[in-house]
Amino acid sequence: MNAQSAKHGAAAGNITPDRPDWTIDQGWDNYTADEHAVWETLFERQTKLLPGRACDEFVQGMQALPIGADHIPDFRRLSDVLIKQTGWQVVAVPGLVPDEVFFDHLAHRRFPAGQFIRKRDQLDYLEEPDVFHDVFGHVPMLMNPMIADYIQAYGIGGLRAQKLGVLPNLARVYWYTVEFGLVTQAEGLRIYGSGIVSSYTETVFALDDASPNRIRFDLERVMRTNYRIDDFQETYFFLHNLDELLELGRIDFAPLYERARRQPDLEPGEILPDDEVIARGTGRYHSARHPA
Ligand code: HBI
Ligand code: FE
Repeated sequence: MNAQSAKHGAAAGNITPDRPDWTIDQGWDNYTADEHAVWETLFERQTKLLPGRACDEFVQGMQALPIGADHIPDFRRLSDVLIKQTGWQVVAVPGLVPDEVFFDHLAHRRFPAGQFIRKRDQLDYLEEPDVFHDVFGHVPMLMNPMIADYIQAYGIGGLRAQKLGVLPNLARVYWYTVEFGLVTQAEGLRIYGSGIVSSYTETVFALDDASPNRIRFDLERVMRTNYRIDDFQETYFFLHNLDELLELGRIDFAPLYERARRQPDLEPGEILPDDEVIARGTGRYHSARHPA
């Protein structure tokens, strides 16, 4: 399970923010030995699992950052490296923050990362994005200039989409790329989506399982495609190259929102006649959380 379950419209818990931008101090010195140990467990598991599954850009980003097994990373150290590479920094938040706060941070190249870490009995199930989902899953991708530009464009686009009342369409594009995107490499299909790469179970499911569809990313089609927030995805969309995100970040979505509005939404598992499909899923879910 990934950290997206409470993603949607979740009131950011019932937390009242210390500051209007909902940032808090990470308070790195206050993490307990057990919290660092939970990080170590999650980190070791993923690091063993990801070779041959995570895309090259993720591996390169991870290698260039002060992220290791033995403790929860210090956001100041991460920002020191990130700021030089792509102008991003990592700021601590208590959990989900309101959409406009989230978009404003992204629009200014500040990545809001959960300050807390999940409990040992929540290793595979998470209500809100914690430090492992955000720092292990998202931060290495922010070291890649194309992704860094794309996520800033998403923040700018999100503020605009809210005003246009089309946020759900844009949120789907983010969901099926930044969170659950796949990309083809010479060696085969690889993961770049942070929701997958930070999830032990979904890392295997997204690439190897016969249940989901795997379809070529198409912007207008994805804009119409609903998704599940409480379980594995029924469809994963793949890019041929992360360069495509650069192009995505430059497109004016307004006319596409218009067209999407005039067409029906698509169910997560649906396949369209002109979809480029490399895996037609059986739709049979091993995950106990997915109704048969
Ligand atoms: N807040 N901290 C945090 N992290 C998120 O990923 C996040 C959020 N608030 C809103 C949100 N995501 C989504 O609803 C938007 O991407 C649409
Ligand atoms: Fe995320």
